[in-house]
Amino acid sequence: MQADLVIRNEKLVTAEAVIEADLAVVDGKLAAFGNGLNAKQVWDAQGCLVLPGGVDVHVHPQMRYGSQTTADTWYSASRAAACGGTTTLIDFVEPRPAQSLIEALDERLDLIRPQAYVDFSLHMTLNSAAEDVLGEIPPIIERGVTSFKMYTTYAGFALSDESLLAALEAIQRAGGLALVHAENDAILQWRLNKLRDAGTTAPRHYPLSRPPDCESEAVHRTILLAHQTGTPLYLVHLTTAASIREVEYARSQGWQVFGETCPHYLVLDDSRYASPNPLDVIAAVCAPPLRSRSDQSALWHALETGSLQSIGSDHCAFSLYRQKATGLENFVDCPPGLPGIEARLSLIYTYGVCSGKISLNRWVDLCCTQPARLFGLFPQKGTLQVGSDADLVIFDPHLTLKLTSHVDGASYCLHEEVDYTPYEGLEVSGWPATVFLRGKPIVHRRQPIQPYTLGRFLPRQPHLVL
Ligand code: DUC
Ligand code: ZN
Repeated sequence: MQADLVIRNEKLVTAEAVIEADLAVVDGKLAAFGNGLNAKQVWDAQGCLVLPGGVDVHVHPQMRYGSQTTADTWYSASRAAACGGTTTLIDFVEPRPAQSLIEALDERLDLIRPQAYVDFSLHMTLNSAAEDVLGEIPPIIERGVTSFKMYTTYAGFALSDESLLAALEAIQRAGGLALVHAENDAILQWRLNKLRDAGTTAPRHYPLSRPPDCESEAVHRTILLAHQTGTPLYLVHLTTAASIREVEYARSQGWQVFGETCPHYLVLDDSRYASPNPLDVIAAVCAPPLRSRSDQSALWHALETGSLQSIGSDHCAFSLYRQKATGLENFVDCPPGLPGIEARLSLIYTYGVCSGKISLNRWVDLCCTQPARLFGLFPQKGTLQVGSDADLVIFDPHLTLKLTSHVDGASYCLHEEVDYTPYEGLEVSGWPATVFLRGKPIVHRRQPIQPYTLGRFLPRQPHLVL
């Protein structure tokens, strides 16, 4: 067989194994593994690891938030994702009030298609459980959008328990998967009022507005609501030991409940809120907030044991000086969210694999394979199998880089289009040297090299048993 491309001299890493073999690509798909394969083009991986392209199912590039929009474009965010080894993104459609879901989906596709540097899919946000909205779930699924995001907090998004139940039931009937952002809105509002009345809304008080209970209560309730309707449930950005216990209980009962956490909850902690510099504090404002070191240890443990199944970046890049700084006096005015689309794979490799918290295979499983499986993209994405898309990351485990958001000559300047990174000055071990999307190099020597946007929309099949 004469392949289009053969990659040699590497260790292939999947969720199950580490194998020393060459791999061959034909027509953008993985075609063979073995030794002595021939091709028009041969790529020497120089002893690096080769993994499936990362799958990040939780990103918010170019997202409206009240009167603001996140600082990056879909183009810059997807290019940054590629530089970090992520070749598939799942973004959110957020319909305006009373807008039809189909119309909102078409608008989002029109916005993303010309800008997508990597492949992408979409979740649909449900900000109402009105009959006409729920009636659109089946046609949305027919268009390949099979997962539905709901919130238990945030004005304009929060659904009551009654609405959540109605939405969960409709999702279950249509064969969809529910994603829920779970925080108890009443606790949150009550605490905000207390802090406001006491005049303690300086950024350092932010975590008091969203204590761990605020999350775990909503996680508990959401799991039980999804259990009533038998709806598969994916809980986004879990941060506490108590939330993990809720997921563990549900899974021990055989319920289809899955938990995600994010790199910032694994690498950063709530000591950031004690910084004497309020700018450093607002740079760490995300929802839920960063947690204690002991919650962080529980998250790592849950990732290794399988109690949590997925790591999404929740990339949400507001400009520090232009947007987040509006919260310097009062944290309520600070838009929540942290950039993180680019460093996800390397942060988890450095803090997880290199520090012995998770295995090499589990790293690939959590960042590539499980997200692809849970969201109906497997085995096209997230694995190295004959027939899978040739989305490949040549990951150099010997590199040591210091991360920065601005060019300084000595550090690795992230490609995220935002004026800060919460990982400024942090040293990481290992980084993608070269990245292929469907057999085409899109990143080489750690720089984006494609003049065109090659990303395609990935319609998904209705949710099957996982
Ligand atoms: N939390 C964040 O930190 N950012 C975006 C949305 C969210 O729920
Ligand atoms: Zn999010």
